[in-house]
Amino acid sequence: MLLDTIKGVNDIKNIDPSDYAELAQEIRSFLIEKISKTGGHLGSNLGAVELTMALHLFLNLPEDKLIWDVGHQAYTHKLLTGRREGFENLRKFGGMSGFPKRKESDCDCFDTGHSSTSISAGLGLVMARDIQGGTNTVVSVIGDGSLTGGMAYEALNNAAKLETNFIVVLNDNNMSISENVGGMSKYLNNIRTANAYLDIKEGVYNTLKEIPKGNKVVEGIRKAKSSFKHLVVPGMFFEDMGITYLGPVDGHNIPAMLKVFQEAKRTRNAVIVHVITQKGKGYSPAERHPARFHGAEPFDIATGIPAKPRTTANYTDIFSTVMTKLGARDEKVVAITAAMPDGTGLKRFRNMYPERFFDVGIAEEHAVTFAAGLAAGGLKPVVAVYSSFLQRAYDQILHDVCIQNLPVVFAIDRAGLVGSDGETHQGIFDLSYLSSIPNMHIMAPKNKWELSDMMKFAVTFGGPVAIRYPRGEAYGGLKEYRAPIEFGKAELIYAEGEVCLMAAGSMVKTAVEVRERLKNDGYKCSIINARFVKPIDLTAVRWAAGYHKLVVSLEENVASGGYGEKIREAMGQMKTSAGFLQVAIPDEYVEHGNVEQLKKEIGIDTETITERIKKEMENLS
Ligand SMILES: Cc1ncc(C[n+]2csc(CCOP(=O)(O)OP(=O)(O)O)c2C)c(N)n1
Repeated sequence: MLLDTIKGVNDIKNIDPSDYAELAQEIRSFLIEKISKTGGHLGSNLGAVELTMALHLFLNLPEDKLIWDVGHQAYTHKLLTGRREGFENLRKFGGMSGFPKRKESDCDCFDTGHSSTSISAGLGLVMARDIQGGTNTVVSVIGDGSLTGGMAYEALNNAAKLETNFIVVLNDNNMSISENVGGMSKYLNNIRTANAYLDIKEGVYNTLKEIPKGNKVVEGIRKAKSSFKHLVVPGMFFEDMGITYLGPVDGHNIPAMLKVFQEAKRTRNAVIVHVITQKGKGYSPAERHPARFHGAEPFDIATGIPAKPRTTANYTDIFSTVMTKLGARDEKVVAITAAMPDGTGLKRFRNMYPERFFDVGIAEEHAVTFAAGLAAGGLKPVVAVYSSFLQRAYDQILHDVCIQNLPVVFAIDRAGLVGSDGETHQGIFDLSYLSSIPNMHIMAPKNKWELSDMMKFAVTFGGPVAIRYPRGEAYGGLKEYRAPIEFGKAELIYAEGEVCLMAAGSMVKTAVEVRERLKNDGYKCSIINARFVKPIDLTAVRWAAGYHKLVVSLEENVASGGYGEKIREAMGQMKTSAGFLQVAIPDEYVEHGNVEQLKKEIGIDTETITERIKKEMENLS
């Protein structure tokens, strides 16, 4: 096996060029085999095998710097930098991350996970190089999907004035997670179809360069603002900004890419190399279903079917269903996603009400201000978004939605621990970052029926509302507790005395389990379902503090700025002798791993919570 000879960085340079195709084949088989067991980002990685090989042949890592946008496509990079063993425990607790990590390898020069950051980071590395007199090459690799994110353009705008080399590789597979959207996607598609790898620009330039004074003509064409230039120069958009455009080049043809990379290295400015790849290449289920194999659960290699088919509904399914109902009931309800129609469950709404559905690309900031505009125009927008991705729209929530008190509903999926994607994706800050914004109201459902009820409440509320719910199976317990949602009111589930568990959202299920254990150990235990994290229900806090020895807050959010802090503060202002215990995620980043295991590690699992409560009760008596 050729792959066996690759034990560390730059070993690929010992491979004979005639063996590149075979090595690519071996890498693909390896990735399919491993990801079929661990799960992971298959499609993007299969598409980037030759591109990564070419970059490793071209660059001299770790001196040169290679930044992967999002970072989900860096598996071949990990393989070529001596991390083959890591794939046994890919994305598992204590195992190798599914994203680039500086602490994992000196060949990972910048941590990523969220999209559209690579050009900014690369530009920073370029300036750091120049200021310190370095000579290394810096390459940022960004996908066409990630090029829909505004930050990429802010970076390009900044990079356009460069008078030093900076290479941006645009890995264009014509897909985001789902179909890519918008004007840039259309523009790239035009280049792709017009050229079909037949690099007209290069051909014309090369011919011109061979004739006397041809170089001057080439310069003239570069500077010309004429339709002739449009004819010979694809990528005019970039060229007009001052960024050299090279390509398109076949991203599965290593010699062709190497040639263009060498040309790119000669420029004394920012240069975009447009590389065309196919998502899922070499594995037909992934080629046929790119969205499904973007982030795959373990699957059967022969059929591509998930190893453990899902049998229970998750919160995304519940949201998906309620959105179709809300859409039918009220024509003013519109839905917005930032490139996640599948992940957020909005696909069904899109199919039923295409004119009221908006996929804005990977552009969370724009999605929020766009929703504010829709609301100002009289509609009822629902922004469906993952908790960690909404982080980047903080100012838009504050400045565009909440100051104007506009009726925008935020359906925040993946709130809480998400598991194997790790620290960049954990949705553990939303209660904190939303709580500090005046006019924002925050709810969290205890079970699947409550998510439905909260969504119905939210679209008629008339101001900004966020509903946060976790990844995974929707809790089907406590079905009989379905009192109507009242603004700012918590729900009393069990009233017994001694210990009072005040739980937000997903932690109500945990509270039920903790109560069982406490009761077995002879304690009386009440449970309050918070429903509202902002505003908190002060009457409920007063009751909890007045009739119990110990009040315990439970939330799947960091301690700082979350639900528990509010309870603590409220209790501090009441005359009460009751003790208080805050169960929350410590103020730290939480790594990748199975959610149950992570909960244990950070002490918010049923067993640890029960023990902590018992200890606290002993201290109080
Ligand atoms: C800010 C942000 N929003 C959403 C995502 C989820 N996400 C991960 S990859 C991806 C699509 C990226 O498409 P592209 O850059 O073309 O890469 P490809 O997977 O096609 O190789 C999305 C939307 C993210 N990582 N970051």
